[in-house]
Amino acid sequence: MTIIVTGGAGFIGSNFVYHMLNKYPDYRIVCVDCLTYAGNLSTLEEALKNPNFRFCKINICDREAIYKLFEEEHPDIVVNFAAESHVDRSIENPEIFLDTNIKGTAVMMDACRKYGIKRYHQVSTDEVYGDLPLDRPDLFFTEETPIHTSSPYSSSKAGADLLVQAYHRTYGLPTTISRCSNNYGPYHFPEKLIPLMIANALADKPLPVYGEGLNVRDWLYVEDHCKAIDLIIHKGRVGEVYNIGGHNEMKNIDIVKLICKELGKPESLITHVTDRKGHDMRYAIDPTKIHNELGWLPETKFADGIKKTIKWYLENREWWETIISGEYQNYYEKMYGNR
Ligand code: NAD
Ligand code: TDX
Repeated sequence: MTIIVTGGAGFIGSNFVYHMLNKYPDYRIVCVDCLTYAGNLSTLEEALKNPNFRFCKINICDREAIYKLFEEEHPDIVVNFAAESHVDRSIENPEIFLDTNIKGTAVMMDACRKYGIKRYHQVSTDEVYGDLPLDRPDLFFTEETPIHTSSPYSSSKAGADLLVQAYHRTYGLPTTISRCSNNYGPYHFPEKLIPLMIANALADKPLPVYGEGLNVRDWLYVEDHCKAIDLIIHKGRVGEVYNIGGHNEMKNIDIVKLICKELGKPESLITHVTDRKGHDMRYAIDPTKIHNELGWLPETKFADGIKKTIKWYLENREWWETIISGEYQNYYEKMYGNR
């Protein structure tokens, strides 16, 4: 079995690479990643020692290079994680989101059509459903919830999802789509809420909470997401969408306070800054379908997952300190300097 994992040098993709290499010692895992600011080869240091693993620095929009790779590897399965993933960056500059998230998805699926594939899996997001109101805790996103996006990021992911469904219906491509809630855990890029707050708190820097911090996200430990995708690619029904979520809704402000508590830092570091434009209020996934069909359930409780995550950031300072000392610093100044 050969699996192409795109975006495998990023947060969730790298966790998936390690999950698959550990669980299936006879699988060949080929990582395709062009190493944007969010991709980091050092994350794959251990994987690179494994003879069943190959890393290819390729942009998923590069049709010629992708076709050549398919000719070399004859993959059975493609799992497409590669994406521009940060909502704030999409608000600043949407174009690259359209290129990678939509066009790149089309190129990957065209290669699957041309060379044949057992399964193409698209890693999507709960953000394609838009948001839910705070005063209706009874509402959840199901797979039937209409697509209703808010940001250029979520719109580009929704565009990709629609293309995947079109390729399934029009060309009979054997596709599946998963829409997961917010992930957290090791190798999470420090522009995202949880790792940003951990890094800033450790440096006694202000903790920039957008608006009042009342927005709700449904947090899932990254390993649980990887296990769900593993189940879908092996046992999920072709043509289907599966929602993945932790039933773990939390307000941003409560997450930030919890991180302060765990690190023994004062809540006075919390600084309320200008809200994100078009900021989604609440995400909440109903994971009944994946539970009933594939037996998936989240295994890591948030109280344990956040402790493990903080421990990982304490023990792997070099990984994130290298990132935040580089070009990322310019981005940070631009984003938060005037807020
Ligand atoms: P990330 O930003 O950490 O990683 C993205 C990876 O894709 C990086 O390694 C980057 O170099 C690579 N990449 C970007 N553009 C590329 C291109 N054109 N060609 C090849 N490689 C490219 O993202 P993440 O948080 O790991 O998210 C992975 C996927 O999961 C994305 O599709 C995202 O939409 C989805 N998702 C993320 C979350 C979350 O909470 N992080 C939740 C649900 C879904
Ligand atoms: O500095 C911050 N302050 C703050 O209050 C940052 C970076 C974020 N926030 C808020 C915005 C959101 O309400 O925290 C919440 C989480 O923000 P992000 O970490 O940027 O994640 P989010 O916008 O929810 O999107 C994430 O989950 C869905 C991923 O980045 C997406 O790729 C995924 O699809």
